[in-house]
Amino acid sequence: MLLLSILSAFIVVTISTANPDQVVQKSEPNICTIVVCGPAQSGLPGRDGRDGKEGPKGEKGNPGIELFVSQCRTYCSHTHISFKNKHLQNVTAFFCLSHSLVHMLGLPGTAGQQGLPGNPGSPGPKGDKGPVGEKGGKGDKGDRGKQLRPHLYCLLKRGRLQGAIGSQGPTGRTGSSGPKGDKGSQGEKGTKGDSGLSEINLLKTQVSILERKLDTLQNSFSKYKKVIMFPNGRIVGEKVFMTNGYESSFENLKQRCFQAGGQLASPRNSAENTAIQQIVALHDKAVFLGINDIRTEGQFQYLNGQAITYSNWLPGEPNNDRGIEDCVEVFADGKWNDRSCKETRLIICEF
Ligand code: MAN
Ligand code: CA
Repeated sequence: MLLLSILSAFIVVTISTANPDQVVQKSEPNICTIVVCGPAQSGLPGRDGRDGKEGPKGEKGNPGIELFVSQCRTYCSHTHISFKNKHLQNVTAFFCLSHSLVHMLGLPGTAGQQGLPGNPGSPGPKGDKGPVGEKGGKGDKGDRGKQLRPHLYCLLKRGRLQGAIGSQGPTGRTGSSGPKGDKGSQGEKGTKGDSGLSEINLLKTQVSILERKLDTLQNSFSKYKKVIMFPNGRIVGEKVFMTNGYESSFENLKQRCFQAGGQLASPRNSAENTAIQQIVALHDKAVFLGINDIRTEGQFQYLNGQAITYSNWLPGEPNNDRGIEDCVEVFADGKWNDRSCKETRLIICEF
């Protein structure tokens, strides 16, 4: 009985790696797809998807199956198409079985379960070396998980057709980040700084130039001082003695000098006294000093009340003639005489 059933089966096998359309064009009219009779049963689960790269590219193929089905109906009138599966689009073997053989072998199963996802990609390579002192870059993205390669498992087992291969698993997870990149290398040594010596030399040159200018100014200033002081003034150290030709009593002379910002000439040494002498000589007029004994007879003092520390009295002076002489006059020889403060004398102020 089995032998008769097998012999009665009309089997056409076409093997091709091309798509179903191509198969149709090259095949004879008796090419069929899997033809079964009776209800379908669940087949075995498909295998886990393998790691692969080529999986996502699905090929169109269903139209070709439809054509095979039509052709199969022509040559296998006692059968009918019981299933179509999109995963059969690349199927390269087609069977046209007799009714009895189908009953004997059993019914083809439904498509198996979808395969498991592919394994995660391997960790990415080590990150690039970072810039100087900076943190290394993140590692490259891991390799994409491999995809399932379609396989055909259409096997006869215990009289039943097993289910088709499971669908392709999803792409594996992205690999983990690569390790941290190495620390950047130290930057290049900076260029040598300018020599400090050149800067000092530059300063020396500038100072030398300023010194020459200062000497010129000092010489000019000394000359102009002499011109300005002649014949009314004299300079002794930091003190300047000057007359404007004004003549009056002691109190008026004192006020005039004070109003000018100075005071009546009060020589503290022979040099200053000589300067006053020269002015007196040039004007040929005696002057009053800023010295008197108005407060206490016989005790001459400066305008600030301090006792005098220097004097140049004529012999026999001060004699307080007639008991009215409390001021001091200077003659052209530089000598001093006590005289009445009400007398009129040339003014000499000191500044
Ligand atoms: C003489 C001297 C002086 C005095 C005057 C006053 O020259 O006695 O001391 O001051 O006369 O005129
Ligand atoms: Ca006198």
